Amino acid sequence: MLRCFTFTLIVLTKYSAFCTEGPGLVPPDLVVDPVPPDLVVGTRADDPVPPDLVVEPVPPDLVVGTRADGAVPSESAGCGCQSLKRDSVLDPLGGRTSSSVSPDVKYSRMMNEMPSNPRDEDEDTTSKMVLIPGGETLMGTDEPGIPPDGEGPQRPVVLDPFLMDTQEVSNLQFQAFVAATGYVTEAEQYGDSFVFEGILSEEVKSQISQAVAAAPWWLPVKGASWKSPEGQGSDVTERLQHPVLHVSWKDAEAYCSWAGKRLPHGGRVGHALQGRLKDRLFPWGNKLTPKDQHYANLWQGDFPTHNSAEDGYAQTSPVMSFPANGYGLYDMVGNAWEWTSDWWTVYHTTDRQRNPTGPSSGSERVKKGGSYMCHKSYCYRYRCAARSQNTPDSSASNLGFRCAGAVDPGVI
Ligand SMILES: [Ca+2]
Ligand SMILES: [Ca+2]
Repeated sequence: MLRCFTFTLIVLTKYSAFCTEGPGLVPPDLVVDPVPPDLVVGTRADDPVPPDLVVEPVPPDLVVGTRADGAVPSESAGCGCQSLKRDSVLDPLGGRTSSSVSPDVKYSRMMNEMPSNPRDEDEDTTSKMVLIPGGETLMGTDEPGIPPDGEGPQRPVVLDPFLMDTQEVSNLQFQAFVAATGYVTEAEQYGDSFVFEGILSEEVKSQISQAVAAAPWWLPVKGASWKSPEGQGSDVTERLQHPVLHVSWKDAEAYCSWAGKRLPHGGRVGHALQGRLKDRLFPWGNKLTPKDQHYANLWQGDFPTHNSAEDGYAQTSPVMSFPANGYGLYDMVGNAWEWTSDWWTVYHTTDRQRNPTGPSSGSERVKKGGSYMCHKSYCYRYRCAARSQNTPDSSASNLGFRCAGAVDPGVI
């Protein structure tokens, strides 16, 4: 209780500071207490956390724990979704439209201030945020589950406090953004997007003659987009609370800019998803299903042919359907993969860095957290240290995002 009270004071103090720093910041009613009472670290009887592994708002040291579940199958090479590069599958389409105006400007809050802006009428159109404490922490792991992904080495970083959306951006929220701005996603411009064949009807599959060579369960589906996730004839009417999918990196940046936020850097996602724990496999500890309870929407069964949906969902779940981590963040692993702002590299310095932002350039962007398609036998990427990548124009039926925000403008 003392920790919660102290932290609440920190939230209020920090917020009081940043809310005076001008436009483009996060409205005060969107910042919430970061730790739900039933999720305070140390109260989970099924996965008790040793006191020396609990990370205080400002970690006092870099002591790391010992993992209890380090076994990794050698075949956990990939679900194939990192292979979803448009030009590797499809011939280039004519008439691609690419705005010369930066989405940061074109879809900024200032550019879209209008009386009918639905965000003024419905606060659900953008997520609440929590303050993630800064301090000295560790990034990556020395026990990589998938070494080629550049999960290691473990390295010290110092982070300033930042804000993070509690949830993945939902279809409802993205719909409000589109209604307010007229934004057209890249998938809509290209005319297609990648869909996992397991969720397509036989009728739709019969019309497709191409697949991703390295991962043939991924099919390019004409008309697939955020509002038609399985192509023509599908819609999100019954899935408004599910994470938005089929959004490219630029689409995600455009939404975040509109909401007065931005995509988070990979290092901050890695810090936030640990939820006050330290060097654990998952945001909730080292056991995947403590007391046989599911803490994330993943794949149970045999990938890609049999999904038992033991966790209750064969596809995406409504956001916040599974327990939050110790910071009050939902679905940080599982449900939808989430874009980060970092360019991809598998080479990292072990020098201590402050607020690392990744490489200054690249050809692919980092994504974190895994999705409802992840299974240990094939895509063991729902671990805290796991990461993967896609080209920025990629979009797929398991890839979404959430936004971050700055406590101190210019830091994030
Ligand atoms: Ca599932
Ligand atoms: Ca997620």
